[in-house]
Amino acid sequence: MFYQTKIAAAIAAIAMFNMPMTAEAATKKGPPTVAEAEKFLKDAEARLEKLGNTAQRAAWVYETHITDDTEAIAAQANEQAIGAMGEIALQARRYNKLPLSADNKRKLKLLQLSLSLSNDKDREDYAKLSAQMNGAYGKGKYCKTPGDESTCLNLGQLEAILAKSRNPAEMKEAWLGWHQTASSYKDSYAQYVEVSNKGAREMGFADTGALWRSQYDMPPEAFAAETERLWQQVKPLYDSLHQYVRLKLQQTYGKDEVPDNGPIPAHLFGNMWSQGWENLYPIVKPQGPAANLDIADTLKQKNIDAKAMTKMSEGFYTSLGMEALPASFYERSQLTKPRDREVVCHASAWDVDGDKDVRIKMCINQTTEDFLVIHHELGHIYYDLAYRKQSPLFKGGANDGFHEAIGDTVALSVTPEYLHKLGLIKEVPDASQDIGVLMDRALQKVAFLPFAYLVDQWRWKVYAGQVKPADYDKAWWELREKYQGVKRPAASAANGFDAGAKYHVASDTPYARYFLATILQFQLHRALCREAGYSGPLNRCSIYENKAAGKKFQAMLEMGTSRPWNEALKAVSGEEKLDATAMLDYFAPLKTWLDAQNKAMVK
Ligand code: X8Z
Ligand code: ZN
Repeated sequence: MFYQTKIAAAIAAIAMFNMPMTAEAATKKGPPTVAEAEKFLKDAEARLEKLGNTAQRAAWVYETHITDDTEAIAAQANEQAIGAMGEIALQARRYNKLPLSADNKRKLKLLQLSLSLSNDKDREDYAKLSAQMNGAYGKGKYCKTPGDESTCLNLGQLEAILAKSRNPAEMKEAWLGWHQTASSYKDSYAQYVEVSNKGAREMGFADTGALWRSQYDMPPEAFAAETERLWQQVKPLYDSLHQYVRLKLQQTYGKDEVPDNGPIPAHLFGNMWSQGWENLYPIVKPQGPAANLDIADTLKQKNIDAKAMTKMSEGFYTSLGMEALPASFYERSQLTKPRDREVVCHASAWDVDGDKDVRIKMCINQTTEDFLVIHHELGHIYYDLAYRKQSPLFKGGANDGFHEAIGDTVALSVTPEYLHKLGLIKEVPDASQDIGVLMDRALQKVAFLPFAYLVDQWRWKVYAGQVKPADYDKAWWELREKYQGVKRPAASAANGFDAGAKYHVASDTPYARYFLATILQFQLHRALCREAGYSGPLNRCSIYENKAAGKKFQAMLEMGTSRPWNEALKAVSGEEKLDATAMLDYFAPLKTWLDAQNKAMVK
C-alpha cells in the first residue's frame, strides 16, 4: 500500500505460502552454495510476484470500507504475510557470505531489512493492533456533545475550521477536539511498540527505530547524522520564516494569543499539525499587489471535479513523455469521500499487482492543497509504473524519500505560468510579485521541515525505550517546541496521545522520508531544470512539456531499488549526496526579504 519500499508488498506476497518455505528451509543441510542461494531468491521472488495481491487487496478493501469484518480480514492477511516475511528474512542469512552477483547480494540485504516475529501470538497481536489503530484513526470524530451523533465532526471538517477560521476559540476547540481522539488507542500503540521491537531484535537490530534507520544504504548512526546535517543547513531559513510569521500572527491575534518570544500556540497556523502554513498566506502575504495563487474558487466555478483535477495532473506527467494512466486507474481509485461508509481519508497511492493495477485513495476537495496532493500521489503511481519491469524485490523507490519526492518535484513545476496556461488563475504575477509566490511555497515547504524532522526523532526515542508511555506527550511537546517553535494550546490531557493524532503514527508509517523528500525535491528540480536548458531563477522554472527532462527523470524512476540511492541521484543530477543548497537557492530572495522585514518590524 502506502510506501514502505516494496518490502511491504513482499511481505504481503508470500503470505499464503509460508508453510512450504518453512518445511523446505528445515531440510537444508550442509554448507550453502551459490546455486542454492540463487534458487532461494528466485523462488521467493516468484512467490512475491504471484501472491503480492492478497494482503494489498485486503488492505484496500479495509481502508475504503472500514467494518469489523474488513478489519479482521486485513489483519489476518497481514499476520500471515509478516510470518512468511520473517521466515524468509531469517533463511536469507544462510547465504550472506556467498560470492553472489551484486544484484543478488542486494536482494539478500533487502530481505533482511524486515521484522521477524516467530511467536504466533506476537504476530497476531501485531497485525491486529496495526489494523485497529489504522481504522480508529480513519473513524476518528470529535463530538461537541458526546453521544450526540449530530454534533460530531470528522478530521476533514475539523481541518477546514483550522484552515478558514480566524477565531482563536473556535480553532482551539477544533484542535483539541481532534487531538483527544487519539487517547483511545494510546495503550494499543504502547503494546504495538513492544511487539514491533521484539520483531526487530529477532533480526538483530537494536529496536524498530534502528531498523528504520538502516534502510538508506548506510549504517543507522550515519543516517541520523545525515538528517541532522541537513536540518542544520536549512534551520536559518526556517527561523527567518518563523520570526516573520510570529509578527504577522501577533498583528492578527494580539499579544495575548501570540507571545513576543518562545513557542507559538499550535492552533493558529491553519493546519492541524502546524506542518504546512499555506492557509496563513492571506495573513502573511507581502503588502501591495500580491500574487493570488489560490485556485479553489476557479475549480468550483468551472466545475473541475476530483476526476478532472486528477486528469489535469496526469496531463503534466504525460507532457513529460510518460505513459497515460491505465483505464483501471480511474475505475478503481477512490477519488472522493464516500457518503455511506467509513474510510481512511489520508491520501495514499497503491500498487496492487506490481504491474498496471495502480490506484490512489483520496477524499479530494476542490482546493489548491488537494490539487498539489494529487500531483504527489501520481508521483508514487508513475514511479510504480516505471519500475514494474524490475524484479519484485527491486520494485520500490531508491529509498522511501525518493518515493515521496517524485510528485512533489513535479509539483514544483506547477508555477503561476503553468496555472495560467491551464486557465486556473487569471493573471501571471510579474517579477515584482515573486516574493509573494515564494512566500506561498515557503509556507508549504519550509514550514514543514522541522515537523518532518521531529516525528521520527520522537519515534526513535519511543522505540529505543527512552520515552515511556507516561511521557509520550511530554517528549512530543519538547520536540515540537524545540524544532517547530510551537506549543500546545492548553495543558496536556490526562492519558493524552497527541503524537497519535498524526496519521503516520497511528498507521506506523516512517516519517523521515518526508524530511528527505523535501530537500531532495529541490535538488531534483534544479537538476531537471538544468536538463531542460533553463538557467533563470529556480522558482520560475517549469519542466512542463519538456521531453529531455522527462527522459532523464524516467530513467531514474525505472531503476527502482536496484541500485543504492546515491546512484539514482547521480543519474539525474550528477550529485551523490543530499544537499539543501538547491532549496536554499530557490528561497534565497525570500530569505533576504524576510530578514529585512524582521529587522524593520522588531525595531
Ligand atoms: O502523507 C503524505 C501523503 C501521502 S504519502 C499525502 N504526506 C505527508 C503528510 O501528509 O503528513 C505528504 C507530505 C507529508
Ligand atoms: Zn506520499
